[in-house]
Amino acid sequence: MRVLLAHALTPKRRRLTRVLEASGHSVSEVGDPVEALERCRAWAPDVALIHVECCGDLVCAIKSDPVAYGTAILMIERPGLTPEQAAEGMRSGVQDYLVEPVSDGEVLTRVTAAGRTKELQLELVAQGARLEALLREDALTGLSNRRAILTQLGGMVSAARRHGHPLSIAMLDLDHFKRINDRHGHITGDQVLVAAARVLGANLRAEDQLGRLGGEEFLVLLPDTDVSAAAHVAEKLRAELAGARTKVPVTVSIGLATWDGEAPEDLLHRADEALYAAKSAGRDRVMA
Ligand code: GH3
Ligand code: MG
Ligand code: MG
Ligand code: MG
Repeated sequence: MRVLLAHALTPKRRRLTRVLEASGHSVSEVGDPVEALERCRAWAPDVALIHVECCGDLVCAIKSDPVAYGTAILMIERPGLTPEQAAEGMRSGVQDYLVEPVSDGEVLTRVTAAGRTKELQLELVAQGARLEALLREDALTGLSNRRAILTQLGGMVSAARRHGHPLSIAMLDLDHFKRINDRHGHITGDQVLVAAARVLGANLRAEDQLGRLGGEEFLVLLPDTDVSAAAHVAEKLRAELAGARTKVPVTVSIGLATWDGEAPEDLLHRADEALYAAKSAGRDRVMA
């Protein structure tokens, strides 16, 4: 574990360093709070073992620092620390206290425990982030799922409103997909869906967003894209998919809508109507 040791008294600092290093920890020593914060930022220690006389505003500084905040803080106090003072310190971010005189064994135990707690916290945060990512992801295609792409649509409409930039959307629905499932089986249907998602994604810019609305329906968000540019993109998507060598040939119908100041739901509704018109007109085409 990486341990930062902030202690103003050199002999005591040396002794603690020897004890910690003997147990395999790597230790970095500092003699004042300013240096301590700098070292926390640069070195990201697991644990900061801070003597109260070397503390200053260090706890607050570490806990409010965007880089250093993850470091667990262990405070070495003079005898006479009251439970109230300890509770106050713990509220401000101190993880645990050691009260002088401290034995070597106690230092080791507490440092190890503090480091383990910090590791667990980081694991939980990482796990939370992974879960959040899963909540946004469509399990089959790996694209944004319905919830995520609709959230992105809301954000893009707000941005378009704020900056006065154009925004277009394309709603896509694979043609006669039920037939593909019926003739080739659901597993092949799934493979075609994955392949179609890949073809669509490969033909969009980085700032465009592609999501699966559900079933064989997709939504493409095209920021900074006006009607004619959107028609060009949509026609390219249609042609690429029609020409793609998927396991089973598949075509797509596309409904386009360009934002005209309305709410996201109304924009979606217009794209949906255009899609319906494309289906009625014979499929494998783009309508606005
Ligand atoms: P249209 O050209 O009018 O869109 O015809 P369609 O058959 O594609 O339209 P419809 O909406 O009637 O049927 C969509 C079909 O897509 C129904 C279902 O069998 C299939 N489907 C929906 N989700 C999935 C999926 O996750 N995997 C597979 N393999 N098929 C799916
Ligand atoms: Mg459909
Ligand atoms: Mg349908
Ligand atoms: Mg369909």
